[in-house]
Amino acid sequence: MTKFINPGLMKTSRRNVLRGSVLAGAAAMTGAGAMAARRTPMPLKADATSAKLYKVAGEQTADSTAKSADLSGYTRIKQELVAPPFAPEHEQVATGGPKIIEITMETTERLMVVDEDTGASVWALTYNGSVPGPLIICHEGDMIELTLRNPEDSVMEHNIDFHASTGALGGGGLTHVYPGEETVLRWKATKPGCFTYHCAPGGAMIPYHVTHGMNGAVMVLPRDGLKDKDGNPLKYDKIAYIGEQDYYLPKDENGEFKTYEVAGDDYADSLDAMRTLTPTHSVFNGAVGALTGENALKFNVGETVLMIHNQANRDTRPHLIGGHGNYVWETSFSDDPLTGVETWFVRGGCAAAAMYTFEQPGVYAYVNHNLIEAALLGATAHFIVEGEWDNNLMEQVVAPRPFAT
Ligand SMILES: [Cu+2]
Repeated sequence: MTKFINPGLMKTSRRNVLRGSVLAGAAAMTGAGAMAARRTPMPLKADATSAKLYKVAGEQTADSTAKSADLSGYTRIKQELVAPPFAPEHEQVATGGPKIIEITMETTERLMVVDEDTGASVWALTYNGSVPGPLIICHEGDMIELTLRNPEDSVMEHNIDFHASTGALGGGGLTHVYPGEETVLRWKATKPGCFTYHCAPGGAMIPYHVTHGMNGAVMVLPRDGLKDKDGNPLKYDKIAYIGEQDYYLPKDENGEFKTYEVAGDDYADSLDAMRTLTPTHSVFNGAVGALTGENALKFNVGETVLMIHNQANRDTRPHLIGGHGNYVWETSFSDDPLTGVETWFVRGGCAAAAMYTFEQPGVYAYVNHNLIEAALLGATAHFIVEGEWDNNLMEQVVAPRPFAT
């Protein structure tokens, strides 16, 4: 199937889009095979924005005359990344000097069921196989040293743009890897807060990869930990790491979700679905029900939970039904947290943190409080909390009964 994704500029098809960027797609028009070249060839034609991105990335790659980084005083440690909704082992208050934190991520392409009831599925583009990608945690002043590996059996080019980093398109310009390639990027965490990272191969491939799951979050803690507006320390017992994912899954003429044989096969159809700006699904952690029922998160009364919410593409508004955001950092950890918040805001392309200490047992629904998205599109998680009920906070004075007439 051949479609024009940039009318008047270039023709694209499954074979040339697999190259990764629109730029590579342009090169494919010259007759190069979909996977023929290991490196991105210079495009003959490209739209202005993509051309500019290509140029910046090229300059960054070519500039090897800068002074070496001063790594004296740093200690190297490895961080074992874990699948969401969990967080890697970490210190809330940093001990010792700054660290170089070594992590490894693989750009895994895998078929995922999005909704068992409808059979909706997606060839997810992932970091380490999960949607969202794993949570990375460091402290301000640390360096993240990422080995990014694209498995040989992948069909697409990937990279990574860390919103927490500075320079080279967030590292995106230095990390393009084709199947069978790896790269190592080191960047310094200079801004405390929660930040999105995502794949950004170029042009229309950027939203395509992001809306196929290729995003996640980094939390950069202040060295002395989280604090309230008066500087009092705030500690959490557990982290709930939630990635909200909007999918735009193509349907056939009968309204059934289409299935595809390999990653990238849905590209042209996906672009049509994405152009509607209307997601078919908006889910937490990759699929409808990933955090409900048997998969609900479990806490106890008295436990303090830090909810980290990532949305790489679209605004959202988390709400904990039956609870609150006692402290909410929508932006930097350097800013005073908001307090006693009912519903907080996560800007598209951001991660945010909200802290709550459970006071009552029961089932809490954690939702996107666009309730249509929560109930119809999938953006719901359940927290099951055990402990003693407190009638001082709430009591059912009269159970529902027929009233006297
Ligand atoms: Cu990618």
